[in-house]
Amino acid sequence: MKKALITGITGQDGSYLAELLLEKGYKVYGLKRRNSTPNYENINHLMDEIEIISGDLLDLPSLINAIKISDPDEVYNLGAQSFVTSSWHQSIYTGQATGIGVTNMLEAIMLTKPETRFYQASSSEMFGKVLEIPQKETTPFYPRSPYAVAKVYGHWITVNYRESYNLYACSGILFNHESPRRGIEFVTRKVTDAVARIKLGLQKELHLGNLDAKRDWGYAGDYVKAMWLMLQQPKPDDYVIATGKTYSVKELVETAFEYVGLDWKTYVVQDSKLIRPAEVDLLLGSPQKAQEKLGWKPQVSFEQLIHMMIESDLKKISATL
Ligand code: NAP
Ligand code: F7E
Repeated sequence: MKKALITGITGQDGSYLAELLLEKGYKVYGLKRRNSTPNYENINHLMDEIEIISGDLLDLPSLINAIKISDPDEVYNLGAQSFVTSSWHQSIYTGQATGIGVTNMLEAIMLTKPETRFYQASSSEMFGKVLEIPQKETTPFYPRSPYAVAKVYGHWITVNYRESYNLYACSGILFNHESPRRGIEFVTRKVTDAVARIKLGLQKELHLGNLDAKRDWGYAGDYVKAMWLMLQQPKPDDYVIATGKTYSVKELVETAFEYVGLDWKTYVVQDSKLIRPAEVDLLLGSPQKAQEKLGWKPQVSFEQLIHMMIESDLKKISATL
């Protein structure tokens, strides 16, 4: 039986990846830091099947301990301070958790079980003020937030440990991916939650920032399959994971309101407080290498994704009424 350790198991991707690995017959361990209010919402349904190990990406001994307990064949490093806006408010912490945390995990592997295969959750945010359209594995980075700068560090330290120590380490440069388990602060979920509340008569307005920003949005359930595929190849490498289509925040809003038969212009208020100090205007990824080398293709379209999220939010909110 293969064993995997997932950091960030309580997050959106951690929960989908745990489901996928369990389906494939893995023994799954999840690293979980202590929170004053426990947040097991995404993994409650898996708690009988997975083993939780206490630890924090900032605490090297806890990572060494996690490797010793889990004795993993594969480590998926999904833990991070992942919200771009918060990275301006907590820039040092973001650098530590999202950047240095990667080195901590790599060191824990080097010190304890260097034959472990390692996956790093890199991000399309590294392309920032894009230098090429579409963005691919060879496109230079131009990060536009403390989060993105930390991810660039995490990306290169992963490449560096692969080249320095011959570690089997891969970096997946994933474009935005969403689901009903997406954190409420991210724009897709903020919109689908608000649309459901407005439809149910519980909310009147939706405040948003930049409506012109464009993103390449896919479904998290599809993207975790690419993470697993990367660690099954004969040689470690880095891959862009994207749909190859881009939509503006305005198109997202139109799609979402239209689904419930409402006109978005009646409800959306543009709020300057939600504009970022530096914006990433356009992300559009090329999944060509992932298609050719991993045989990976996204299955869920943008419209299907937004409809799935609205249905889930309508159900969740209705259940509380
Ligand atoms: P998420 O829902 O925000 O989950 C982040 C996870 O990291 C949570 O489980 C969180 O635990 C954990 N974490 C935070 N700080 C930690 C620390 N110091 N030590 C240990 N764990 C810590 O993020 P996601 O959307 O699933 O994304 C997964 C990873 O992919 C992240 O690294 C993210 O930056 C990256 N990424 C995401 C996307 C995307 O579109 N979703 C795209 C590219 C890359 P708590 O529950 O304790 O907070
Ligand atoms: O913003 C605009 C905002 O916060 C998307 C993370 O998973 O994906 C995510 O980062 C766009 C931006 O995601 C609001 O200005 C307008 O242009 O949903 P988001 P993100 O910043 O792209 C990448 C790939 C990651 O790696 C990150 O971890 O939407 N926008 N109005 C808004 N965004 C938010 N959150 N809230 C608004 O009200």
